[in-house]
Amino acid sequence: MSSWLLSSVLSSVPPSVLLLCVLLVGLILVLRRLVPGAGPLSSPAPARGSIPCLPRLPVLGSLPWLGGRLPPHLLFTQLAHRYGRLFALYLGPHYTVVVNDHQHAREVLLQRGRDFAGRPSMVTTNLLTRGGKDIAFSDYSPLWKLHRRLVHNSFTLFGEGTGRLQDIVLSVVDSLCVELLTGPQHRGFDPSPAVTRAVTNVVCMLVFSATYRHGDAELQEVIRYNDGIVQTITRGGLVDVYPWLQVFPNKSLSKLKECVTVRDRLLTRKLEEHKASLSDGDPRDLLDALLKGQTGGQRSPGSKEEGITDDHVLMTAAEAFGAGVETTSTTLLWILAYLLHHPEVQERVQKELDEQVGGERPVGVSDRGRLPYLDCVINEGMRIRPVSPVLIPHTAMTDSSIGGHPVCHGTRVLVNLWSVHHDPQHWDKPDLFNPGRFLDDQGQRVMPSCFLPFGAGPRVCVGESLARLELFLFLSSLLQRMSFRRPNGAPLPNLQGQLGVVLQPLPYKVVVVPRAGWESGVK
Ligand code: STR
Repeated sequence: MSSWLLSSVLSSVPPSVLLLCVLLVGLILVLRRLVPGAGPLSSPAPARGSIPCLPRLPVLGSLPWLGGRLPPHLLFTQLAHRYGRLFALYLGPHYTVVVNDHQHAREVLLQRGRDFAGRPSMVTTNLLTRGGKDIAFSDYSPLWKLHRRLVHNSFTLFGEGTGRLQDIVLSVVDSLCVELLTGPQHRGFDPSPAVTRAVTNVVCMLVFSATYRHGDAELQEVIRYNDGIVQTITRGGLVDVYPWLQVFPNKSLSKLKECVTVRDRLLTRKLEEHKASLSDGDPRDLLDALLKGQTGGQRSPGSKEEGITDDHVLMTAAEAFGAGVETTSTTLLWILAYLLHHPEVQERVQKELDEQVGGERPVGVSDRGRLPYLDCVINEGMRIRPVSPVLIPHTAMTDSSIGGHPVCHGTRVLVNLWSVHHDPQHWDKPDLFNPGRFLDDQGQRVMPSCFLPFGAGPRVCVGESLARLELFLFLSSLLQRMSFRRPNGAPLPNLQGQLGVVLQPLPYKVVVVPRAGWESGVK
């Protein structure tokens, strides 16, 4: 369970369910005495010499000690003050180690990355991914590695050096700019719908070459089901701790199934269309690249393994979608929110743009090297408000160790990226938005080792370079053409954030002022 799933476990456990749990504790304890060999109550027990652990009750685990007020990343940061930066707890029956500092995070993700590259099986994500036929949530296996390599290679066909992503973003940015510049400027407006629509459009083009006009019915459908998945998955977390809760009617879970069905119907149609029109030439989009790679003969003769099936292709497309839209649009909205708080940062980015690119031509990938400060602004946005403040859970695939403490096979490990990114020992004034911290004395970019916005190691985000490029292209084009301001008399954006499927800013309003020569948004 990722932060979003965790938060729903912590904050929205209905009293009736808690009561039910307590009754079940008794029942299970009785049954365990009566039925010989009735499975272990809790998955792998902590090894001896082990990590400080929160108290726990049978079945409920440490949940009663977690309170219900704080989102997981803040709760864990607080618990780390009490129990130490490496501590453990029981999420229901699951023994879970929580890592809060960058040395241990790097050990789990990088040095012992292979040991901890597993993923737990969860009800909601299994529903979302047809039982783990995706990249993010699927457990580690040779097939997963093959699948991931295929996705990675397919992504490189569209990323840096190909100009494809640049063409797509630049075509979408034009209409985004027009839309923003025609918003109700005197009262201000929420930039979120326009930004999300633009990012969705980019992903649609990348994945299946669909180009949508404003208000297109299919685009609306995509946005609607995606929204449905986001809303319901955030509420469905309890079944991930107690899968047996599935036997009870669960509104969120049924709505999730409904949205997944709509999603799969649309994507299956796209897949069939692509199969029918697949040619020997260059792949047109991600679906083409995956289909070509799928038949690329990875299946070794005589092996029983099924290889990369149509289901895998479908789930990859679906995930590219969910991951590509939620994360990128949220990061953009965080950065805009911080720019309203720090007009001096916005001015410095624009000065850099004016000096290095000017206002006559669009900013392109090749300008990236000349715009270090903009890169720092993007990094600082991802540091101070990581979209995934607790990374997707890892599991130990063998007996291993963290910080010298033994950790058993099957243990779940949560990396609290939030506390890594806000550690006062490594970041000066961690709560201050200061892009300059990513520049050294000579004005060169630096990448501190405690900056891990995409995770690291075998499970590092497969879309990292695509994401960075997209953020760069969106922000550079927007800030070249317009300035973002707070509407007169409106409050500055709230920077606390709310945890949905990712950590999002609360809605806020902006006013957009065109820069010289860009009054109509396009040239
Ligand atoms: C968002 C909603 C959706 O339609 C599909 C997905 C699947 C991939 C998820 C994505 C979600 C939320 C953000 C995730 C992403 C995989 C990696 C990314 C969790 C649930 C992060 O780790 C931030």
